Amino acid sequence: MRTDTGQVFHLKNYKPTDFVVERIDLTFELDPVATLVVSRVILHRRAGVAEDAPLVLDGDELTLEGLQLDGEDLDHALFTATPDSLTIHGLPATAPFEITVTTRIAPEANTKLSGLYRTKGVYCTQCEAEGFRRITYFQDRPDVLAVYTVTVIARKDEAPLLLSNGNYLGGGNYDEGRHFATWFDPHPKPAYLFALVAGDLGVIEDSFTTQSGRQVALRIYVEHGKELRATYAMDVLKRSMRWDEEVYGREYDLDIFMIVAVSDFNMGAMENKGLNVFNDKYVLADPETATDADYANIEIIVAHEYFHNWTGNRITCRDWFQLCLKEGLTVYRDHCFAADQRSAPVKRISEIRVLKAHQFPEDAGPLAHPVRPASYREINNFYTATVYEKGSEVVGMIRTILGREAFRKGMDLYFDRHDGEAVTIEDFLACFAEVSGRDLTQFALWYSQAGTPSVSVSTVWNEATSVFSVTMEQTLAPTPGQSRKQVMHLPLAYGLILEDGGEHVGTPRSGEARDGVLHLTKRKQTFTFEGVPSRPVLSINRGFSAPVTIAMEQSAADLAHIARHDTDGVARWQALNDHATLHLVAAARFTRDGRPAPDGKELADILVATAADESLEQAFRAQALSLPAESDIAREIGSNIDPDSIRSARETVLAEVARAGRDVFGRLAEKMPEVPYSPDALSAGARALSGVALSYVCLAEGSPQRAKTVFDGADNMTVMTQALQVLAHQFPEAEETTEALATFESRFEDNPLVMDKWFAIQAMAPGAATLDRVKALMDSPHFDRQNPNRMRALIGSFTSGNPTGFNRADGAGFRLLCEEVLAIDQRNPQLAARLLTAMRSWRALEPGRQELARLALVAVSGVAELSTDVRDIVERTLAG
Ligand code: 0A1
Ligand code: ZN
Repeated sequence: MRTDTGQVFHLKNYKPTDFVVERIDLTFELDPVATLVVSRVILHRRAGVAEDAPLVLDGDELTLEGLQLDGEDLDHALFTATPDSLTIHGLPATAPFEITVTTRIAPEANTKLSGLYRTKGVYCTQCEAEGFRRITYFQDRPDVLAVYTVTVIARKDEAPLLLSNGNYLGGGNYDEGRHFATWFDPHPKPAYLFALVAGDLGVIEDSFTTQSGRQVALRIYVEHGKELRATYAMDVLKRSMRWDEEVYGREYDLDIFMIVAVSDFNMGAMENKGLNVFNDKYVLADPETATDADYANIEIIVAHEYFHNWTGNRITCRDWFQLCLKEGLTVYRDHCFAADQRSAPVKRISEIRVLKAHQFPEDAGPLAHPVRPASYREINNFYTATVYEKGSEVVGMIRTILGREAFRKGMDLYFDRHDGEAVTIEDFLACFAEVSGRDLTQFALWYSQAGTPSVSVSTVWNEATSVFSVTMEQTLAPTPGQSRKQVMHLPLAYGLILEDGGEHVGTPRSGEARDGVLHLTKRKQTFTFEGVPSRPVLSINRGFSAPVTIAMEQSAADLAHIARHDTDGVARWQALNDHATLHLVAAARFTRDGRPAPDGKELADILVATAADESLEQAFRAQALSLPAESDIAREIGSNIDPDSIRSARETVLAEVARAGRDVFGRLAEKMPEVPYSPDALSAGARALSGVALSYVCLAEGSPQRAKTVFDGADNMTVMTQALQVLAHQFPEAEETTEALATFESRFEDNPLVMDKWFAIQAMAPGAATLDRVKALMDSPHFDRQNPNRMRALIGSFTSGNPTGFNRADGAGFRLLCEEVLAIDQRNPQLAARLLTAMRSWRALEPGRQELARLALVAVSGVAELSTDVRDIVERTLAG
């Protein structure tokens, strides 16, 4: 294993390379244990670089087999090769030259799933962020753009299919049953977008005609026999291609676009030019094996990777500090796409939930970092909710500030000006500043300051003068490495809802406001509204226009008023959710202090009324009925957290709601959408509502019977898993549950992706007893520590989706996670490090649990041979 060097990389130290790559020709002779890689690179010395400056190439666990300069073997005195670098001296001062680097690698032994590896007999690559250097010595950084020609040679029986980026140039047969294929990608690209896939796979084919009339072949490769399960992904791909033309004027730019699904993959998917590689979880779907959530994820991820073709590939990042340049922007684009395909408010509600559940805790804990970090030790640890989700929110705020038209103009300018370049956030922002004439200097702090801003809001209503004033003050808590923060620009969408439910129109006399948005740009500011006819209720941060927390004393009655009358659907949900959160936090505090929980009748009534309100979308009602999770309540409480009292308070509230709405829920639970199954948003919304209703009605009835009946009769995976979850979480000891789990297992044991659901549902069953269940499941023949999806399904679901199990008072949950992290660190450090981030909120726990968590972390950090990935996470987690 590459041992940690302790090296830290800093944004401020950026320097262009000394040598410029012009083109690269790669030849692969594939073999599971000894693949030969020959890389011929044409380079020249950059103007102004010293004549004796050597060429330094990156490597990672490589051995050099040969090195030539312009076709001649290079004198050993002129180069030094180590596993992680190749340094060459004596290169021409001005003329271009060609170096030929030969390496030999072992794909089968590559368990890190970075570089060239084999999964189920298929060769595949993963080069982002720094995997290319595990294939050959190269200047492996995103600002080195080159035109690639790739020849892949393999035994025909082992790999009838030979793929790489770009367009197919040709191929043919060799001796001894071998064959070859050559691919040429005319678009200059960084090495992280290189891809190669070779193996024996099935395919579905389609085609797309671009807006300018070009034909593009579309292919999705999957394991033989699974072809039909890729049809939904193909449909999404075509919709994405059309959408990017219609909404951004972006056309696809090669003759072919390919997706390959593999079952061992560290992340969701990868946007390699013309040859996306996907975790098969995000390609394969049919009603019997995939849930509505799976379909929705496939829609988002296929679109996301496709959209990268322009935001990421045609215009890429100058360095890895700029990761949000491609990720935040592309997430923003996939959000807009999904909003256009489905119900926009419901989509936005789920984005807000994800942001609060994953990004807010990151910002509030030891791993907090700016959307554009200023330094890193291991870049793989920065594919985070902050870079992706908060990065997307920042782009959304640019659009809010500029308005739709100017935003589109800014994007057009960005595409025009920077096509084919590797650029920075400053370049991106300059385009918007230029088209709008706005100074975005203060706004740019969103990229450099970590932490979630908090805004305290107070309002005064003067009935005599009809003046309503809103005073807001922003604060931003210190985060690791940033003790003092500057005042930010927070665009807060608002509405003043009058007594009769109507909205007061009119902008404030003081304070900057445009198009329904208050711009808080000072530490403290008052916005004064005149001529307000009745006491208004302030609806602030509508649609979550800024990713901040709002501290405002608002009565339950006012929140209910917003929930009833706000013209914005997202704001109505926000008010309901705030109401529920207030109540749950109070209930958790009371429970903890041994006091009886506060009366939840008001909340129960409003939730039941929402459930029964047929004028509302079903998906919206389902969202409204899904109470804040235990982890949401913990986040609101913030410190000295006792997960058990949170759980028991929440269960009391759930039971109150269930009792109050028993009849309504009973009716809704039986109302399934029409057969046959369709994954569209409307039917999915109907299933979501009947699913949440089922969970309430079972709670009210105190019997697993109804859930078991639904389980037995389910004809699709969504309904089946809803029922299984009710059984396993509400009635863990019931015979019905044991029977359903066994039925599920025997029916789906040959489908690992479905078995992941079986693992996850069991791992998330609340309570201390689940830990032993998780341990037992690790011995299940269906479990495989080597497979990232399986590890995430069992260990990841337990640590992130089971607060009372994972944070068990005796610390056994922490120890289990830390042992598993150490067990896989050598094989797959990226996965190990990612799993370990589940410890990030340990300091918010009550002192006893905190100490046990600390001891578990200290035990990890005491291990001498840690990967850089895990070393980085464990040290930051302990330090922050
Ligand atoms: N760029 C991909 C994410 C990704 C990052 C790293 C990977 O390997 C370690 C793989 C994929 C995306 O945003 O989808
Ligand atoms: Zn991405």
